[in-house]
Amino acid sequence: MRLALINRDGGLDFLEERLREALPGIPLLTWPEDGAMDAEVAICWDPLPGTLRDMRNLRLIHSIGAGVDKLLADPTLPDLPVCRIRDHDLARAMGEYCLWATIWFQRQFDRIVLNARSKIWERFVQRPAAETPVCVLGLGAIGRHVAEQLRDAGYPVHGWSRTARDIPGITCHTGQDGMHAALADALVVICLLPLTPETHGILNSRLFAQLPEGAGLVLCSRGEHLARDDLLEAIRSGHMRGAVLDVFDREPLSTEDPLWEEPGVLITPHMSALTKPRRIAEQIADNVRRLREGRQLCNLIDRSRGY
Ligand code: NDP
Ligand code: OXD
Repeated sequence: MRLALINRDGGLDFLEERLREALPGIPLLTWPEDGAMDAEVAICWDPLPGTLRDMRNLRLIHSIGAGVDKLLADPTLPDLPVCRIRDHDLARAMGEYCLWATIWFQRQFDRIVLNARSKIWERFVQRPAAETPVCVLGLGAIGRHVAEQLRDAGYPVHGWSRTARDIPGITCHTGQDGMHAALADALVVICLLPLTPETHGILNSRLFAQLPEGAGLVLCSRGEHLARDDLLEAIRSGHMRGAVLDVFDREPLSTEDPLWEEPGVLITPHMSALTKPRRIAEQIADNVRRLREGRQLCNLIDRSRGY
């Protein structure tokens, strides 16, 4: 068995040492070095389309992240098992970020920080958590945890997923009508959907129009979920309060990008939740052992659903 780290821009060396520790004696190569294309396991983030198709010994494709959208975007991706990372600490970190971003809007820190730069002393009416409904789009490994963390902090939480969910203390919805109900009174909407053909561009003017005036957007999933011009229009017209954006269709966000300076928009550098390299390596190593021993793989994605 041989493994290969494959990313179009390299940069996966942070995993090397941990993978060698977790799988002693198993050869680990880094694409495009000699021999990498003969590996049986491809450990990837964003491989160049066509690369995995040309790996004739390949048996398993493993994402180093929770999302697999970059892998599935390759139309030549071979019909092999695709696994991803699912990590409680990652979900907890996302919960912290989303709680912070919710408080950012609820307690009006967006205005307070702006005012502080101009030495303006102004106090705003405080809206309690219990009167600040939040909508979480996506109730999977991460979204469900985020919804529960917000519920536990006292926010009324609506969640939206593809199939029906039943989560204590959270009002769960599905379908288009369900989305309307989930958004109708949400003062903060948090996107934690996977990127699929169905969810591409889902954060658009049609969705924003269903929010009450003054709502804020928190985008932690993928940049491609957002119709950016629609967001700018919703903010500039005053319909929406602003947005906290962690992900972008091109990363890093260019220094020239006007979003950096858009009033009401706060940029963070795809850091809402990071997995520890040790945890990634342990999960990949576990699946490599399962593959070798012919056992069921963990955290397999369903290619027909796209996540
Ligand atoms: P999961 O696959 O566990 O959950 C996805 C959720 O989205 C499920 O509840 C699913 O519904 C729902 N969903 C999928 N498609 C639709 C649809 N068409 N309509 C309604 N609901 C839908 O994903 P995770 O929670 O693990 O991760 C979510 C995303 O977060 C990742 O794909 C990744 O893009 C992003 N992410 C970002 C990070 C960052 O640092 N910014 C870090 C980690 C992840 P159902 O429950 O019915 O299946
Ligand atoms: C992931 C991410 O998908 O960090 O894990 O975006």
